[in-house]
Amino acid sequence: MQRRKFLKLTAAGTTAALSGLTSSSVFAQAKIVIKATDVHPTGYPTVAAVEAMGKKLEAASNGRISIQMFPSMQLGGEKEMIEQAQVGALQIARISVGPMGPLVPEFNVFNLPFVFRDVGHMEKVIDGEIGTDLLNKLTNHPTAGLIGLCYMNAGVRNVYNSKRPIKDLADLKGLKIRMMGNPLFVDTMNSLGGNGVAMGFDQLINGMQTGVVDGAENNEPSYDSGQHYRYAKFYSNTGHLMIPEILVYSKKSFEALSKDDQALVLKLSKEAQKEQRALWNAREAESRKKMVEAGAVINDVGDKKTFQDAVKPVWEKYGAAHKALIEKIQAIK
Ligand code: GTR
Repeated sequence: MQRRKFLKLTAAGTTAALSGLTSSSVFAQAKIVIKATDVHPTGYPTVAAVEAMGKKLEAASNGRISIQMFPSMQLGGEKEMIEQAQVGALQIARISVGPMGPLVPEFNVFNLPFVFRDVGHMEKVIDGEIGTDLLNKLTNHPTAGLIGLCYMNAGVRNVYNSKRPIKDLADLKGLKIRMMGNPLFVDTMNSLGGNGVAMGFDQLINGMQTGVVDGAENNEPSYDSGQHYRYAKFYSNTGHLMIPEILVYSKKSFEALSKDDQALVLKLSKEAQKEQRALWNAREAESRKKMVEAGAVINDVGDKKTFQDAVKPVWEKYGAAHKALIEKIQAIK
């Protein structure tokens, strides 16, 4: 892909030399194909929002800039996506804030179990000053190699497994639950009484099929679109995590864009954030319906407070360094 782009540019440069144009004016006109990727399939709210952003980019640039979407983990799991964006092998990766914690520790505050009171609270935080500050922290990180473009909604994460409904903490005992690749999440599951197993999203179905894990935890649209109900039919509303998604742009590729193109990408990504939210809300309702039709057994937990109390050690371990930020988040009404 990179090679093809190089050959195209070289051909354009040669034509420019022959026609007496300066190569810089031709390079300024060169087509830019932004490679974007997502673990989710076509039709998923995050994928649809980035595709819509691509259409707008094309319209605003008279077809000069476009987005080529690689959905469904075509370019690997989230870890691989981040690595490829870092070296400029792809430009936009739509990832969860989950795996960003080890890179930008402040993001782990969003990853703390039960940190947001409800979805409205989370939206106010990501839409406001705190959200912007954290995106800037990522962008200004000396070695992360990524630009933080915007956030997206990802609902609430609930535990699902093949053995039994989780009503109380005791029900998690002995269950191997896949968690995202960030030690905070393994600690969260362990503190709730289960056995947290760090594993890529791309390994999960295989993990459930072979019994390496008994289940996982995720929002309804991920459970539904990945057909995880086929392997883990008990879906329990533990609501332990509410982690926003994030769109990142390869810093290497971003710096190669003109200032105007950078501004356009930034502006349209903010619009994508809004569009995704509307798509998300509709999709969540749809997925809940589809899960029931597919035979998932859904239940609420007994006493949520016991779950919240159990994760206190996680707050102490990962939150202690970010007291001021946590207080700022809690103060948002
Ligand atoms: C989904 C999220 C993905 C990925 C996945 C996971 O909700 O959209 O970006 O983080 O969860 O559990 O790995």
